[in-house]
Amino acid sequence: MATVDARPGPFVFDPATTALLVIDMQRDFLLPGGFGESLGNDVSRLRRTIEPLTALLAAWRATSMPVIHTREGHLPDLSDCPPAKLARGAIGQEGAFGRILVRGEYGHDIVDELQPVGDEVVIDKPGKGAFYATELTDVLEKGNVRSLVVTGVTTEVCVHTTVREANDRGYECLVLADCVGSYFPEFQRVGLEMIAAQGGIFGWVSDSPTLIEEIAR
Ligand code: TIU
Repeated sequence: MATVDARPGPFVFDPATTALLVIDMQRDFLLPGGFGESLGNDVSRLRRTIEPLTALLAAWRATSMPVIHTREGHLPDLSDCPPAKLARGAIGQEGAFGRILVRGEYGHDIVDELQPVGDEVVIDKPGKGAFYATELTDVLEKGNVRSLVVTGVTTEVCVHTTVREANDRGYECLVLADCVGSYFPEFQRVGLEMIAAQGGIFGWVSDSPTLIEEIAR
């Protein structure tokens, strides 16, 4: 077993049953000039995760533990996009990097620095949570995964929804504060506090240098 210093207490995991989840590190959310920035957001608050995630991926890929990436997006005909989501957002409209959050478009794909390699799984999801309407449960069960190290964007939206879904399904989640990002500093802070509150109501919170030190051993 491996142990990482975390809040609210040590996170203990079995490397044989642990996967790294990299949530929605997509150009639409992260690139200057993209969809996220077009909504008035400061993308640097998300981009600060790229460097620590790059280092974490390098360390993680030296082990045999799996990496799973996710992307939020929809079919080109938007048939998998609920009308309520379509009505409130820019989904499917033409953006700087192609149709916004539409599969196959440049902006929908993962940023160059964090592109999947080899047999790493990419889960395309229509919602905020990575479990809803996806094959993620199958992938985790086939891989005998019980614990998830969770990274990506945004902290209070897709990361939180996925951690809550995972928690309800019995997975233990470690969220890395420097590898998750929000456009809103207060949501970043409170989002992380909410995960570790009440004895770890949704999971544990640590950071990538602490985890890298443990997996390098
Ligand atoms: N991936 C993710 O969090 N999707 C979002 O819609 N995030 C926002 O903050 N909007």
